[in-house]
Amino acid sequence: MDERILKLKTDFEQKLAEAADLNGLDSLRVSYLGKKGSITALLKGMKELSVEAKRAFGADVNKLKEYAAELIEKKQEELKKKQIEREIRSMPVFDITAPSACECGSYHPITLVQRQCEKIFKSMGFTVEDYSEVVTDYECFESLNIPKHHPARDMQDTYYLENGQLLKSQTSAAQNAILRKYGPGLINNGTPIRAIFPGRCFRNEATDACHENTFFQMEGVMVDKDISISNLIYFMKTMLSEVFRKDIKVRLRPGFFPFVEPGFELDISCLICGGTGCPSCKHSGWLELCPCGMIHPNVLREGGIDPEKYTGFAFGLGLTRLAMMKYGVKDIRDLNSGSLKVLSQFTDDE
Ligand code: FA5
Repeated sequence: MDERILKLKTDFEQKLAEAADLNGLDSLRVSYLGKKGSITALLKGMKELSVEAKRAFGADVNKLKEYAAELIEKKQEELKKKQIEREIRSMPVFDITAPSACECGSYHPITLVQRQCEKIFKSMGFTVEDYSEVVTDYECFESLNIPKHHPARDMQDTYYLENGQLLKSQTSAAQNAILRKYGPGLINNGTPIRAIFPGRCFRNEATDACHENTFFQMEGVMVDKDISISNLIYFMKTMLSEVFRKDIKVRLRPGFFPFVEPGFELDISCLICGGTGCPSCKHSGWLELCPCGMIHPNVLREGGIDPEKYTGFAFGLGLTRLAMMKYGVKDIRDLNSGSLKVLSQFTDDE
């Protein structure tokens, strides 16, 4: 092998042994194997050699190149391993059995009230369903008897994605899927549909003490033969008396939603001001909490259920407002504030 190649090889091996970290190793790689590196430079000096000598010299240089690249890669692995070991050694030691020095976290008041409602409805035979936050126009509006350009859409402006989907403005957006999921059981085995589906809703609207652009609702549906408004009122009353565990004033008044007929607004007397009027209830003394009604025949039909044979009720409980009333939070925006000072005060009263 040519003297120059042998010398370069020895030099390289010595420097490689000295490389103590990844940065040093990288500089070494550049200085030997880079475009202007010493091994590459050897090839440039081949011009004066005969064709045969060129072939032999070139082959030896290439061998050296491969040899150097292989050693560098090996060394790189070693150094990486050593670096990780060093980092592990320098990490603080945790005693996982030591008592915690930090305060325990707490559940968000909306989570608390949601869990409580789930427990109540589960005890009455309802299943709890999860549903996507991104839905189609069909799910959120059309399947609910709200065709395109229907004025009812004005009440629920939301955020649209470029692909035409939207952030759901109401948990009712899951109604069609739930009817389709449990409809066959109802039709074939006579098992009533009883489901609740809590979820986050989004509306492009101005915020105030009782309105947020992001809030939680909990939808509920029950479908069977002979379901009537009395069933609806029974379930609403049971839910409210279990959540508040004290007498609260409620009122039921007619309300329009294209997906129910008849439809109602269920309001509760504001528990912040005792019904005298304050910013939390827009000075009316009442808070709209849980609109509801008998599912419109078109919605049942769209969900694959024969409205001539079956009837059902649906409700859309405002969970965020329920948390406000239950825990005496005057301004709904505090619930989304992320402030631990506000949010860590609440506990489950189960
Ligand atoms: C609806 O969203 C209907 N989908 C409810 C429904 C379901 C009716 C099934 C009939 C049958 P509404 O827009 O009124 O209706 O909202 C329902 C509840 O969500 C309100 O009563 C209120 O408690 C809560 N809510 C509505 N908008 C907001 C908001 N911006 N901030 C906080 N809570 C809100």
